[in-house]
Amino acid sequence: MHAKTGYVDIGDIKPVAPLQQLLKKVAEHKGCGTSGGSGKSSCGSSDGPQDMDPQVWEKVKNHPCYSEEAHHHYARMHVAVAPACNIQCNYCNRKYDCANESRPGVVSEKLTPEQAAKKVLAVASAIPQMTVLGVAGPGDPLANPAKTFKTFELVANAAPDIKLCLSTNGLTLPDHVDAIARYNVDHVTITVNMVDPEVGQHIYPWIYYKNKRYTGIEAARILTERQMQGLEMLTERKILCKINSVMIPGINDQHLVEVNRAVKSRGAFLHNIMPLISAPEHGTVFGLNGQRGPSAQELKALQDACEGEMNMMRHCRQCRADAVGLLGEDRSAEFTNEKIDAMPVTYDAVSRKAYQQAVELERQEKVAALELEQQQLRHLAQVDGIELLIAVATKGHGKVNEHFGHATEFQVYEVNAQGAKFVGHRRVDLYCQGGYGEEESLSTVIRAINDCHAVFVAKIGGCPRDDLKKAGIDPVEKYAHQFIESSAIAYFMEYVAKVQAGEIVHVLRGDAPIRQGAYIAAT
Ligand code: CLF
Ligand code: SF4
Repeated sequence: MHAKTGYVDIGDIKPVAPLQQLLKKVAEHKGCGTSGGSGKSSCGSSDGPQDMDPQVWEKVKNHPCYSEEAHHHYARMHVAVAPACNIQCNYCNRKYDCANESRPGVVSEKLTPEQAAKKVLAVASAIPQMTVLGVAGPGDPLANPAKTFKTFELVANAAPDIKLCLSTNGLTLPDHVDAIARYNVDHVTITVNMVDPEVGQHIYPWIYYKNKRYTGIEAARILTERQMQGLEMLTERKILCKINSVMIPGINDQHLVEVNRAVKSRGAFLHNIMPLISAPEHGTVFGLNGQRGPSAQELKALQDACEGEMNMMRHCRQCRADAVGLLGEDRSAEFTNEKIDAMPVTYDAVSRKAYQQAVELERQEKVAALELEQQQLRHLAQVDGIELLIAVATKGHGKVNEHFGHATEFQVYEVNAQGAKFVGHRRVDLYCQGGYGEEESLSTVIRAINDCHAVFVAKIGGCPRDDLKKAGIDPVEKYAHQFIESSAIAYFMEYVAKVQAGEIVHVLRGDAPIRQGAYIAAT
């Protein structure tokens, strides 16, 4: 079944504040000399072992959210053991998954810790590259501490090779830091949308704290104090912290630069700025009052602006609270309680390890292929600031290995004379099986990757190929089943050669909308 997709019309996107203002803040921000954190200035989510402390690398190397590179190879799963929440966010409707960690959609089944542990073993047996268990809702894991920690305890005993992860709004975080450390939860995400209560009052109508309900500025002040205190306590204990922030144009978009500075100075490892998703059908305050989300260019500009200060995550898929699989795919329907009861569950740690070793060999191959292309790139003559965005149809392994018509998302790479890097993804309707007819699906795909110069696919039919070309997007099949980054660099070098030979003219592409509708993969 397909949910109807809503897009912000490009023509309707008005800048909510002059770009100069944002850039000014960024310039001030970059000169602030903050301390703490990794102290690195690259897009750390794609870093490798040479870029970080070996102990940190051990923690992130097969965590699909903490390492962009790992997310092509390793999967995560969430178990929905935490239904209650202690705050209200204007982008959340409790009928839906936790919007700070999930794309909107109801959780199919809430689980007891025992059911959750059984599900983890079933998934680990079927998906050997599943390396991380996260508790991310549908409410707040730390508003349900007994269920959350019982789940972690059961899983740690039965499957000690699985990393434990949780995501929280942070209100009760300081009270649970000792338990988080005791249960070896090595990765904690805190959703921080503001560090200024004046801003926070427009995002949080109320919180429930120490048996009392608070509203307005006071609620936001308590929340931000507790979040910052919890972050400091975690980083003192060397627990890796990721910060999720929802970018809400006109409310906290410019302010997120200050949030970035605040969390960086307290030692956060990674900052994940996500677009607000607010369609009216979600029934949220923002959905109903017409608050729009950012466009692709607005989101990227803010992420780029913050990147100089700390590691930025750009591959978040705003997962469901019961998501299973690689980021960007959802296999949760294969693991319902009913199906798990009928499954032979044999947790085989040896086979899992062997599979993961094979994955590591493939990662090394990918690095070698990239290094070859990078060497060629270094020999490239002056390229006059040419920069391309390339959309890629992939189903994992870091390769161009998906048919255009089967893609439910495209990964987007930026490539220039410095190399290729992952900068985002775009969810789309399946072209081949679109519930609204193929033509409508095709136009939504083209709109979603409107800012890209090319789309790499394993295969594509004649009709979409022609329409893409008409839209100025080059459909490219020649890198089928090859590694993405090295292919992107090879394409870039050919492109530059054609520009220099006068065969083509380099044009700047426009903006693209970010999908607002609930996403449900076709079944
Ligand atoms: Fe889950 Fe979150 Fe852990 Fe990842 S998700 S609790 S850190 S295992 Fe990942 Fe999903 Fe984005 Fe979350 S892509 S929503 S960042
Ligand atoms: Fe919803 Fe999560 Fe916010 Fe709670 S913290 S209101 S579950 S988005």
